[in-house]
Amino acid sequence: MIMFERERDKINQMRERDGKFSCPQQNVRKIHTMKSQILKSSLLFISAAILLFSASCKSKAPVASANAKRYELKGKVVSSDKLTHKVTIAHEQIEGYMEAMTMPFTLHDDWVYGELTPGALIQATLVIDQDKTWLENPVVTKVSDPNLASKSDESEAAPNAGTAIPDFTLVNQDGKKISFKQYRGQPLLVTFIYTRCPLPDYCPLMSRNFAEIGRQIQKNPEFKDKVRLLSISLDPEYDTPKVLREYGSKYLGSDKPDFKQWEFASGSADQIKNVAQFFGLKYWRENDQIIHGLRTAIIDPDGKVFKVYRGNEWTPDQVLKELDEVTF
Ligand SMILES: [Cu+2]
Repeated sequence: MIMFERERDKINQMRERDGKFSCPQQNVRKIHTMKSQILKSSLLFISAAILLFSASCKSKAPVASANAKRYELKGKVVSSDKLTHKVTIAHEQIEGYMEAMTMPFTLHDDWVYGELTPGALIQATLVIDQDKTWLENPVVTKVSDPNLASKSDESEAAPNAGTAIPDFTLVNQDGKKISFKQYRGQPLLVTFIYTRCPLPDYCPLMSRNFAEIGRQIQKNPEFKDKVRLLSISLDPEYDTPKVLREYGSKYLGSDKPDFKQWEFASGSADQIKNVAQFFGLKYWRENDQIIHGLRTAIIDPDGKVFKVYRGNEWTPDQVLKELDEVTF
């Protein structure tokens, strides 16, 4: 670990000395292998640093506001998905912020994904900025752990547009059995969440977006009473109908929440797994956490997949536009 710091310091010093290394994204990064003796060869080291700085300028990371908080994070890569810019990390305790746990993080730097094999060690800065979180300045040490390899591939395909959705059955927030067939004739927007999700830009964001879509639909006579929303829990053991009802009420923001338009589903572990699998969503339990990807899908009135969003970058406006196309 001391090696990392030494390298960082060295790059920092170099950057200060030489203005041409400065980059608007200010990121200092170094991929590092323990075997590497590059440090000893200053010439090689400088050329590696130039390469890294040019790579860092291409980062799509958001610009943090002045109120952003930063924490140092250290951990082991469990899985990664370059397409959605997510890396799941089993991290050590983050001083002053959270306990040691395994959870997904957003990492925008494309170049680093080649290094994020399961078991690799990662150090990075966790940025918390209002309702967004992401990692910056990743430093990766490659160590492969074959035991984790099977869990690593989150990038498998979602169902193609036009695929008919099987008639899955689940249980809603009122403890009533629901089946996908009953939504025929109406467009259905589906997403996956779990109520204890600690990441503001994961499940809470999905639910905020759904709440916003719900409000917009109510205002629009073309959509009103036509479009249905369904949030499926990935943690059915904890997220019983009662828990989901409370959770949903919070987002529906009313004393007498009306779940006619937006329902929340639990079910048996197998029922949930079947639906998640259909959408190409991987998830598993790690203590009290559910490690999961994201899938949000529009199902057309014929019960066929119209569109699947894989990450958290979609907006309520985008979805409303797509819904417009499938609403009669
Ligand atoms: Cu979540």
